[in-house]
Amino acid sequence: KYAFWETQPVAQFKEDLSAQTETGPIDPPKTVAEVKQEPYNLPSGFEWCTCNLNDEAVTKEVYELLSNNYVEDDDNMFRFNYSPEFLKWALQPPGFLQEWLMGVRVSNSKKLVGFISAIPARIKANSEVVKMVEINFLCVHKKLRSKRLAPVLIKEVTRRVNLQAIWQAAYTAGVLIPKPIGTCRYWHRSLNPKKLIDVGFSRLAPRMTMARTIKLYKLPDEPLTPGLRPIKQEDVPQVTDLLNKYLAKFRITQVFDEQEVAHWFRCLPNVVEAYVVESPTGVITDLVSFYNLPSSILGHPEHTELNAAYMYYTVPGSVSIKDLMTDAMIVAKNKGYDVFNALNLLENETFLKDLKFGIGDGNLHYYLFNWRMGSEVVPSEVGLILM
Ligand code: YNC
Ligand code: MG
Repeated sequence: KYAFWETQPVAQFKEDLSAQTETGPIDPPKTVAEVKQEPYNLPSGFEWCTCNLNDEAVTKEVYELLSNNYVEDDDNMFRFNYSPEFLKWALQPPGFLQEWLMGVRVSNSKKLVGFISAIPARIKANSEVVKMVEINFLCVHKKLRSKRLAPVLIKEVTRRVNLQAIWQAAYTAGVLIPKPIGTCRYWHRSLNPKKLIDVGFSRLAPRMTMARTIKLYKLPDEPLTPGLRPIKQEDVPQVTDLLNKYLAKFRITQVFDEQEVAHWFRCLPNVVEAYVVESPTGVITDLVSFYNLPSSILGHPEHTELNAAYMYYTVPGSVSIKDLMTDAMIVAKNKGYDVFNALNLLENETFLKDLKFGIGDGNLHYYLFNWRMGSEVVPSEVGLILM
């Protein structure tokens, strides 16, 4: 049934995870010397490339491939439209390797028709911290689908990651393959209900008028938490400590060093926003952050883009996560976002309903490659957010 995934070191559907007590690698340990030295072969007429995202023309090629061929919703009404600046940020964190930003080109025309990325990350699974990669942006041009190119991309990225003595990976996907460690759900909070209804993202509730709907989702004009301000470089040591201590209580999470915090938590217009709460004595007590991931609206006469904010890591301290999220939504609304999205992971179940988020359709499955996690991870045990 899963001709490719049944050959890979991943949990299989026939395994009973609840009975699993042994955690750790699935494959026996290997050395770099045992890793295949030559790239996997592509079908004839195609060739591998690596993508230098410091070259604007190359970033544009990756952007174009993804904006035309990447993930769509089940009804093909929307398609993710990660911006070029976002891709540079998401794919060039500390320790990134260009050979892990892999493309497939048509040999004759050099047109980019496939992509997959790996970035390094330390992941804590149960109580063990493991050097892994995060895999993302797997994409094959629509005209080349169902030709078994994806397994070649996955095997080749695995080989290149193994060559750096890394043997595990974390990834998320909407599709169900062997075998999720856990499954989360997106929730959506309308900021601009009229547009969301106009484009078919949401529907007017029964017995509701547009005017009442707009009133229902109205937010205060300015953030409410005293001391909330954009993050600064000087905050990085305190934020690193705050974030890692908070995330430690979740079963699967990323562990951040200071350089990584400085990269992932900043204010980059139209890419990511991070805010902290500073006490009168200069102590950072809270963090709230979100990233910008618009979707193209397919085939609408008037609107072409849905501007969505996605909740990123958020740490409550002096105020509740609910108050921090309220402020994040106010900031996002004032910056022109149409919708605020959050998964039901971390402690998000404590605010989703109260803050008028509505449950989405479709699941986001979490996966680990070559690592057994034991019993199923429930959403409130997930402390890992991939883009
Ligand atoms: C997927 N999303 O089941 P079986 S998420 C993994 N992730 O294999 P073909 C996927 N596998 O069933 P197509 C997958 N989607 O025979 C499909 N597959 O075992 C499996 N879509 O390959 C599928 N991006 O080339 C099947 O299919 C095999 O032409 C079929 O290509 C698939 O980034 C795809 O949703 C997804 O661009 C490229 O449909 C294409 O359909 C596409 O015949 C739109 O492939 C965009 C899209 C996926 C977003 C993401 C995470 C990817 C994780 C990949 C796994 C990484 C493993 C760890 C590696 C490093 C390890 C170390 C150490
Ligand atoms: Mg294919």
